[in-house]
Amino acid sequence: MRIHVFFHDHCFDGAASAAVFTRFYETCMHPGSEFSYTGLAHKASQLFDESLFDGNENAIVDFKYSTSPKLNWWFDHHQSAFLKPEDADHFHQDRSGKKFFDPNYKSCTKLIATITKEKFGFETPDLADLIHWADIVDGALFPNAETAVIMQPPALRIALVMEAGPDGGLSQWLIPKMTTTPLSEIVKEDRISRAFQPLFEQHMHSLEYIRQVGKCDRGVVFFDLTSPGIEVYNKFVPYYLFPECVYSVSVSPSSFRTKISVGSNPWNQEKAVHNLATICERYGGGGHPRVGAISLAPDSKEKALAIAHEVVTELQSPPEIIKS
Ligand SMILES: [Mn+2]
Repeated sequence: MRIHVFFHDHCFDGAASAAVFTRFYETCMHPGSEFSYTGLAHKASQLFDESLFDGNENAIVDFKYSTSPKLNWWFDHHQSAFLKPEDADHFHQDRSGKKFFDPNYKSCTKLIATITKEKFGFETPDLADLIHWADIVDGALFPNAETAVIMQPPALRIALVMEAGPDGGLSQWLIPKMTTTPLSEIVKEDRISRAFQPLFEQHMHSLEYIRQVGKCDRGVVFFDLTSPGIEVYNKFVPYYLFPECVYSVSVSPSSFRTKISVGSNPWNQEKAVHNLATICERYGGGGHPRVGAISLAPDSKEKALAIAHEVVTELQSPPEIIKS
C-alpha cells in the first residue's frame, strides 16, 4: 500500500502527528506500507488540489478537512477545521470511522494517539516522549516563558528549526525519524544542530527588536515586524518581555503573505476572556480560542496594520457579551 500523508507544515505537532499516524497505520492497518508526506500551509485561500490525493489511501493530519472522496483518514483539533459549513456537514455525515475532530485537544498528536488506542488498540510506549512534547509545544503548556524562550529541551530546539527554518524538505526527513528515534538523538543530527545555531541567534535578535518597539497598553502588546522584515519570531517572546500583558498582536511579512498573529499570554490566562479564533475568523483567519492568525496577500501591509489596530482595540475592552 502507498499512503500519502498530508500534514501541517513547519509545525512540530504537524510532523509528530504524521509520525504517530504512520506508526499506527503500519502497526494496525497494513504493515510494510510505503509512506509519502506533503506539508500544507495556511494561505489566504487554501484549496486542495484533488490530484494530490494519489495514494492508495490518503490522510490529512493537523490540517483542515477536505470533502474529497479520495480522503480516507483525517485527524484535526483546530477550531477552524472547516473552510465552509458544508464541509462540517460532510464530516458529520461521514460513517467511515476514520475521520476524527476534537478541538479540546492541545495537540493533534495526542488526539491521534488517544483515538487509535481507544478504537484500534494501538499502543506506542516508545513514542510517549514525542506525544508529550507535541502537547507541550502545540498547547503552549510550558511552566514559564523562560523555558519557551531559552529552549533547553530537545523538542523545543527541533521545533525552532522546523518553524523558522528555510529547510523545505525537513519534515519529510524528520517524520520517518520521529517514528523510531528519540528526540534527544534527533536533536544531535547535523541537519538540526547546524540549522539551530543561526536561528537561535536570529531569535535573540528579534527578541531585542520586540523589546525596543513593543508597546503594552491596557493588557495588549503590539509590535510591527514588517519594517525590519522579521518573518518569524518565537510567540512566547512578548510574554517573556511583557509578563504583565494578556494578549499580543503582531504584523509580520513574508514572500507569500502578510500575517497578523493574535495570541494570549499562557501565564495570564485567567484574564484572557476573548475567543481569538472567533475574532480572527471575522477577518478571514482562524485558529484556537487562545491563539489565532489572519493571512493577507503579501502586499497588504497597510490593510494588515489597520486590522491589527482594530483587533488591539477590541482586545483592550471586555467582550460585549460573555455567554456562559
Ligand atoms: Mn496542531
